[in-house]
Amino acid sequence: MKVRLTEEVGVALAEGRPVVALESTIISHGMPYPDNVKMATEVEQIVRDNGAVPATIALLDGVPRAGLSQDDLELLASDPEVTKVSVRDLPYVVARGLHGATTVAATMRLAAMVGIRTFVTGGLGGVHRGAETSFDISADLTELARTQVAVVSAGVKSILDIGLTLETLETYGVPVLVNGSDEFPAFYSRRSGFPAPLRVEGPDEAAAVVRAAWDLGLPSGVVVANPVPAADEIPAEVIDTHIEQALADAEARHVRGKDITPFLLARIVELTGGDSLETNIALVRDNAAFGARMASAEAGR
Ligand code: PSU
Ligand code: MN
Repeated sequence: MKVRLTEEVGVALAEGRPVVALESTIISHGMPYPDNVKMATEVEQIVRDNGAVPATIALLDGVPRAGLSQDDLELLASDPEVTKVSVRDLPYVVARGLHGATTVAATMRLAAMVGIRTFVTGGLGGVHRGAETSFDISADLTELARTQVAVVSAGVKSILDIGLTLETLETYGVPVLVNGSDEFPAFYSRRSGFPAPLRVEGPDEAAAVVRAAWDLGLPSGVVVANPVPAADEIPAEVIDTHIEQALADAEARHVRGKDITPFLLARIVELTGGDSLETNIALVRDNAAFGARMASAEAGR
């Protein structure tokens, strides 16, 4: 099975130029229309402006793709039939010829298949609160344990159990770098109360660690956490109230499994009157610039 590349992505990979993968669940199931397609388009441009080629990853008519057209982005952003695809869903979506938006886990896997080793997103999945009874742990973590891709994010939302997520990454042997902070970031907020496992300053230092991970032959990915810019953050005290409410609403409506993350993200946008969406977009933009520079440094450009 091949991942279909656009000509631009194929040529860049063949010439060893920097390429940055982008996920599509954030488009189809992470943000409302039309902000989602606007974000996806802008982020591709930011990657270009910072010296790399963007490769948004998804499945269209069952075909895994890296590099999408504007029409493809529009479809992913607006078609309610697009399914959320984590690794376990890949074969079904391929066999049935469906459209699928890929999570961090599935995007990592498809990126690795074509040799893309830098990937930019907003937030990672992780260990859900209450996982001791629900067993709800995102496949993003198992994929990070076994696939060599560096994932740039703004950390982990406190819809998850951040401490248990970090413990799990440690168990799996996944390096967790934090850019310019002694604390691991909590997506909307720069601070989480959990110390940064490893600290770096800027994309060049991050790239050096990532390159060393590949040189060592570590089988895992690398988490690169880039805290939301201070001007765009929502203080933890403010967002946590809304997160508690969203979690209570999910519980009351018995939302489970793959639906829980999209439900919580949408509910938090409602509860914050759109403020969380603005922060989400701002941090993805910042991550795109960081990831493109990191990929450029890794490619020696
Ligand atoms: N966290 C966010 N925004 C997101 C996601 C997570 O802050 O958009 C998406 C990502 O695509 C991530 C997926 O890979 O949700 C995790 O879903 P699950 O918890 O079902 O594995
Ligand atoms: Mn889950």
